[in-house]
Amino acid sequence: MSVTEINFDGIVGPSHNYAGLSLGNIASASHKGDPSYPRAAALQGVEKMRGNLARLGVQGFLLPLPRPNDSLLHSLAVDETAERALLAAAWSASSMWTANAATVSPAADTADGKCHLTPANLVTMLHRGQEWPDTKAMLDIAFGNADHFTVHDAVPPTFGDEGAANHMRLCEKHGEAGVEVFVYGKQGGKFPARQHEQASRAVARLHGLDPTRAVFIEQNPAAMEAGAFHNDVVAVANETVVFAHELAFADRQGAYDAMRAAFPALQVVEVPDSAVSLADAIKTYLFNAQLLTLPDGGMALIVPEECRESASVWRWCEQMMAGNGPIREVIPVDVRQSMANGGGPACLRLRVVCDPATVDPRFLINEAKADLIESVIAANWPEQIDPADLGNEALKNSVRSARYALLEALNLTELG
Ligand code: SUG
Repeated sequence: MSVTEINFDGIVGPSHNYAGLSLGNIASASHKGDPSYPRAAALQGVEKMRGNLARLGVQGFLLPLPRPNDSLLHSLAVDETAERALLAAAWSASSMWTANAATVSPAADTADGKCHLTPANLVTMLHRGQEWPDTKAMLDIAFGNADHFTVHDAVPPTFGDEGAANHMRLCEKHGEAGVEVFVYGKQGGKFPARQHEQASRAVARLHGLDPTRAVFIEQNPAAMEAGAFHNDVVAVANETVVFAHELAFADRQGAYDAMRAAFPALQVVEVPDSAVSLADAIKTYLFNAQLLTLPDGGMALIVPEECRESASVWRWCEQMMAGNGPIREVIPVDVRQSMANGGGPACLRLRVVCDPATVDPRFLINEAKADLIESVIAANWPEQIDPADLGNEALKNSVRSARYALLEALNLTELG
């Protein structure tokens, strides 16, 4: 196979729980304290991967990070008297949302002809800010072929970077040179702006992007206030298409003009607020979809099941499929366990455009490996976690041994 887009889905970790840690993420806040089902969550994720493997012929994954994170607990001096949120941060399985693992610039876009990856510092949220050193260690292995990849360190705080969730790439074909679009938020609203403009600009420079082919766009403060804590909650791009809510960008027309100036072939598929309100878009995660180019050249939108349950959203999807726009199919998938923490199908994957032969094959999946991963999850992942269980010694041991069983099965114990 030659250069193609590979989706690397995060396998949901055995400590998956609902701790309400993400201010500005409405799903996370509204499910705080609910029991979680890590086994079901992880199996939902594998099922999504199987679907895309069948559609695209290639699929990758990234592993859960080690939790609970003892070094975070030590550095915060967390004991039984500490706030539960501090304890919960060290137990978070949030690395499942690999759209926040890194920003990726394919080789065709960069000055040195290598694919560049910068792990996101995720500095705005404590539970996410602990991820990047372990994420980098994993990326260093998966993309360790230095002839083809460069993995950077995260950009330094105080510039907040949330990775590919605020990054869109426009191109004629994945393997061809593209235009990269960075969407940032401005502080001062009700919720923190997690992606800072200076972080986006630093990533573009680190990756050696041509300044005429990098576009910087402000997110709409109204969208952030409505719960779009990342741009991928209100917009997604694939090849020539940007699929966005009318209220995604601060200066709607200016945003499309800037993209079109750098990439004249742009096709915008925009959903008007009158057809799907911002609130419904955020509740159903219509835009937190995987927009895929299928082998026959048509595009399919992989959306959460929640979209089919919303009259306005599903009506719009049906109308779109009946028309003759570039998105020909809408395919619902069940990722409810992740959705309840604000993570839809797009949050769960990191897109890397490269030749699969240049990736460490241990991070690529086929049907037999999907069977193996499923059997490890079924045998080892806790069935249920109540937030009050966090901190429990027996749970800690079972979470750790579950992850280690997966590393052993995949021959990746160096990440232990
Ligand atoms: O960072 N939720 C994640 C969801 C990330 C979604 N990713 C993208 N949009 N690409 C977050 O807010 C909730 C954890 C908790 O509350 O227990 C959480 O971290």
